[in-house]
Amino acid sequence: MSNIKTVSTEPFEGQKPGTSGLRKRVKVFQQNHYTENFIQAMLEAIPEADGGAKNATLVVGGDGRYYSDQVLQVIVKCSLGQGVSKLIVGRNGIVSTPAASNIIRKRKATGGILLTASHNPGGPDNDFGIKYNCSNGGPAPESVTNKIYEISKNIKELKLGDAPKVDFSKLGTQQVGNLTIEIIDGVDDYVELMKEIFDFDAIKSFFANNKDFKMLFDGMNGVTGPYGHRLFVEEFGLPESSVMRCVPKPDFGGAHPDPNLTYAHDLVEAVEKQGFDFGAASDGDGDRNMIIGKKAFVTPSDSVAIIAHYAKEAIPYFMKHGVNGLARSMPTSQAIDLVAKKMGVENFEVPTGWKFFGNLMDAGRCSICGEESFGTGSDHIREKDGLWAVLAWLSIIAYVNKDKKAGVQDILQAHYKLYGRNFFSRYDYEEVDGQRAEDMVNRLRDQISKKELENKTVGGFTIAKADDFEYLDPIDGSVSKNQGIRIIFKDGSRIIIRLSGTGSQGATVRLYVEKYSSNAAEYADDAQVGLKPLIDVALELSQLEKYTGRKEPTVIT
Ligand code: VG1
Ligand code: CO
Repeated sequence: MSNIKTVSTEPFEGQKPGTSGLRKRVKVFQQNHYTENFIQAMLEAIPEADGGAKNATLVVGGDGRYYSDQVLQVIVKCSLGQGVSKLIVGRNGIVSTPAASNIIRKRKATGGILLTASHNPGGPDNDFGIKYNCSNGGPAPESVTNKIYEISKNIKELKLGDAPKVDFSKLGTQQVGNLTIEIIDGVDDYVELMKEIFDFDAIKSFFANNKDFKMLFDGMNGVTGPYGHRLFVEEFGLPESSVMRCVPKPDFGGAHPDPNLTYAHDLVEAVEKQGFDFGAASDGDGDRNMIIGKKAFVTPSDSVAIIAHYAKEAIPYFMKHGVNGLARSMPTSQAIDLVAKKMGVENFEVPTGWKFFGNLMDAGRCSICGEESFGTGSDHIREKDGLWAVLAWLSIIAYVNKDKKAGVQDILQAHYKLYGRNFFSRYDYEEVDGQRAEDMVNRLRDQISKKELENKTVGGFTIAKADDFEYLDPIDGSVSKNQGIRIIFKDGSRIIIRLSGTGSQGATVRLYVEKYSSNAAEYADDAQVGLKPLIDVALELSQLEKYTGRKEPTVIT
């Protein structure tokens, strides 16, 4: 038995999980009792346990970012206080988000705690994050995150177990009072799962038969380094020069571990200058991916559509289980809708955030889904999965190359030829004034409710429909309102404006534009050039510059 101390505490403002967990500056988490308050609220809100976290088995993982070591000790103390029976923890707390989702499912755990702020930078002056996942392995739905927030607003007492410092670097099982702590290697189970999904031999023989085909994987100093090294170097036998930045670092080596053309510039440059045929990167916690090729960038919206198109031919998992429905987040381009239509399967449009796919997958109605924000995945787990997407692409390349030599750009062009091309781009305006950003969105909401936008023509585009996206979950009937301003034009083009729910400072405005073309002469065009007129319309309608003072976005993807 270990002693449980009751300590009085005061609620902190703003412990409201956003799109994906609670993300704040490390300094905020370092305030006395801030982390304890949130973890206790989270444990008390667990839906599946026998009253709070009593007798729960929880998987604990994360990207190993700065401050994780301290928070692991807090989790032990709070778990003792709440009567958790077992913690299954990755060595040094390191387990990627998708790997943790798999372990929760495989070990039939009550849920999981993930210590990560995903693609947000780490280090003493940057971000930390905590996320709860349920027994299905997926991010807690809004009903649970709202409960956590409610508990956090009224918390008065902490129950903390009096435990010695636990050493998380040694594999094996140890007992701390009534709590069992099992420390595991976070990579093994994941690699085993990937072997069940993909045909490793087919990928290996592709590399063996195409010795001139070179790939480069960038772990961005995040959690996927050890996974990438295991897969590409140890399993596929590729040279060490096939991977870069594969040692996880608490501050990501100062990098912003977000795989896009701006922040993964080192990879983009290496692929260009050293003539790689295939390049891929993953984010801090391993759930995002970026795919590039020789003179080719695959937008995440195209990527998920292409994976869905080839799934049943190139990936054993889908040969066996079939493809029972597709889904995308609302701002993601409609390229995948066209694939669903051709395949004759259901297709869903959900709000931003992976938690909205979970119910559809649990109900067997969604096999493959994706978000424009470099998130791609399937129902093998309940998180998006960066390395899964990379392996899916390698499987497609191996499959297509059985007939003729084809690189990433050839695969893109073949897809456009069949379906047409959905040009897509996102502009991010980071750290703008929160109130002004709200005002900008509220003005649009007001215009929508007064029906002022419909039939209006701006810059040659006539608005067919404008709304603030609302989602009715077809499985549990829950409704999520205010998920983004959506302006749809008569030619099918779309503009979407929403505020980010993952930032930790000020507000981030996201502006998404999409334009469809079935004119083959345009398929090889630069997306930014073709989308410029639509961007101008979006800027005019939103009055973004007037509200935020920004002339240029922080990041374009
Ligand atoms: C962003 C993306 C969203 C993604 C979320 C979490 O949210 O737009 O698509 O699901 O990040 O990704 P927001 O609210 O900032 O737009 V990650 O890799 O944190 O887990
Ligand atoms: Co992530």
